Amino acid sequence: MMEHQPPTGQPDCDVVVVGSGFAGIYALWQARQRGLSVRGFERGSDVGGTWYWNAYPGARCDVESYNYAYFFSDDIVRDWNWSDACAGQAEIQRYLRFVAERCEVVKDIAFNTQVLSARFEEDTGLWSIRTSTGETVRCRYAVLAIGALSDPKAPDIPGVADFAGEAYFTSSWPKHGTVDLHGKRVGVIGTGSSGVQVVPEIAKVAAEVYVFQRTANYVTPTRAGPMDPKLVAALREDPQAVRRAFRETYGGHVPQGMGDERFLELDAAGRERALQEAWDGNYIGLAFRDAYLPEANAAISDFIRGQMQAQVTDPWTAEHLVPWDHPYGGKRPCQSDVYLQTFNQPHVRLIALPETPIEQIVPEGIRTTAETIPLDVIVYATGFDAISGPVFAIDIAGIGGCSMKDAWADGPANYLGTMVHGFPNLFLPSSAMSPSVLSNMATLAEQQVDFIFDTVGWLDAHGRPRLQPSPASQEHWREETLRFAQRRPGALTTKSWYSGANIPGKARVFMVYCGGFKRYHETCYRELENGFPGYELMASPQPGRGIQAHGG
Ligand code: NA7
Repeated sequence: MMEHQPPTGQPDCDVVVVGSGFAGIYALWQARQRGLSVRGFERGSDVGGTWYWNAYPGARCDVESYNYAYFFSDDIVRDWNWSDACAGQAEIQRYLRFVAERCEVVKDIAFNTQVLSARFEEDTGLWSIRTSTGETVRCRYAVLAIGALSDPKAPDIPGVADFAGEAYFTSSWPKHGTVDLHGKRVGVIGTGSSGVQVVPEIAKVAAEVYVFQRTANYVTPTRAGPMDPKLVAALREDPQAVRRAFRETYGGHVPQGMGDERFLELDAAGRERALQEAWDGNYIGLAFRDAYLPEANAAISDFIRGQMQAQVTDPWTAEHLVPWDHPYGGKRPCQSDVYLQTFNQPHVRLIALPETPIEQIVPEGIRTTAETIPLDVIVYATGFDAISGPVFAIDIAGIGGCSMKDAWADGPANYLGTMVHGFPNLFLPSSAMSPSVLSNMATLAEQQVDFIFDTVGWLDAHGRPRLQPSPASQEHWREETLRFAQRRPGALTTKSWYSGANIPGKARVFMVYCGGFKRYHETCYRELENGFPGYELMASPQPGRGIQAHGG
């Protein structure tokens, strides 16, 4: 254990990276590549981030393995074989371990170590990082690669602690098959992606399954299945061309299918035909080239509702499994080939909470306004305090001791999704106001880490000043984020974790930049190419002089 040293102006290392998911592993590698000394901290016992923690049965990526992977290394693209076009959790976690080993960054990571606080020292210009193992490390640059969905939401239901049976969270599912649900009565609370994926797996073994649904979600088929050798060969031929091409797209990936006609140019029969083709081709969300228009989105939403209902035998259940309250894409849609059909099994029952809300969790099970349902196990698939939650889980203090919680009291504010005014040389990949969860997170991780380390390289080449965005840039970015959210059907009218609406009392700010990956990428690099006009550069501290701020 290292005792905290008095400020000397000397860092323990150049960079600290917190987290070892997609962004963290790549950040460690980038630091090493650039000759920087680096320390990594990870609260889990292995790498993987999201794919380490969410080890529940059925967990699977809904972005195809052709896209949801690193492309920075030709060797990695060529040497790793995905077994499925939408890989499952265990395989993605193995992949991340493979990459971390190949990049030789595992040795840089302290596992089972949570970062508790990060404090900016104004006299030295360093960040002081304190960990759960009592260590304090001082660095010049801090990269919090802590993910957007890594802080589980505490269940806001009375009586949670009273339940006498077993309880599990999908977001921290016990590993190595230690959970045995055979013959048990299981209640699942939550029907987002996690609930939709775990319910069919539980139904395979449990005696009775009760699904407590507050809001129904869109469920369309997955694109899981065997990899296409031709597509794999194409990726391997020139991975760097693929990498560049991803950054030219809206979503940071090349969709496997999309309609080539415009909704507004088709008559009713043409629209119906295009929708059916899109459903059959498994690209219903992109059935039209102008699928983002409200009228096109409404047609897509209605079409999916009809397809969903057709898969469920019982009319009441079918009606209630369909989302009538929000348009497709208003909140994160789910994918499953088996979820809806699971409700056709006699031992699986839907509990529609808007009609019969949960009153309380009691020792023997769950009591709704209509009945008490006896249970042996409760599974919480109740989601996350998304995007700002993981940031608030660390006690972060910037210039003047200002805490991030105060800086973000009215919701996250930053510039280009990575840096916050008042917190110089602190970088937040995968966080608020970036394309994050509305893009391919693997592509985003590489892009943001590249941008961060290109920024670090620029700073090192310019006398190592402290860099922070200007308040005006943050305001501009807030307006940009809102402007693009207004164009996305349902984004501002649907209660979702995109805007903090799933957490009682959380500030309501739409936290995802919907301007598209290409525009985002170009805006980032325009800053760098022009010497950071949207930022403030502060000279390195000198003895007897304060830090002086000036425009970039
Ligand atoms: P989500 O998508 O936030 O889903 C959480 C679910 O839990 C959702 O159906 C919630 O209903 C439900 N929930 C939360 N609290 C309660 C209470 N108190 N009572 C009843 N139901 C509740 O999280 P996931 O883990 O499924 O998915 C997260 C992301 O991972 C996903 O979007 C993909 O990007 C991958 P609500 O909708 O709030 O009415």
